[in-house]
Amino acid sequence: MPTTTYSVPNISCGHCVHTIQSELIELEGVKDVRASVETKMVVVTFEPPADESKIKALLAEINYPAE
Ligand SMILES: [Cu+2]
Repeated sequence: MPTTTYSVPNISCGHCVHTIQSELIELEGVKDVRASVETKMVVVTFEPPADESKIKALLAEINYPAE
């Protein structure tokens, strides 16, 4: 199953981590989401119908755009 790491500079606190994880896990096909304040990275494990463009679009939509 693909795992992709995204750099998300807007992550600034635990609330950001919670928002990102709870929103992304709702995307159909997303199996696991790990966001980190320390690294400002989001690691997403997914299968179809989720794909990289849908994940990036959702991150942008919730104001945590990936670089
Ligand atoms: Cu925050």
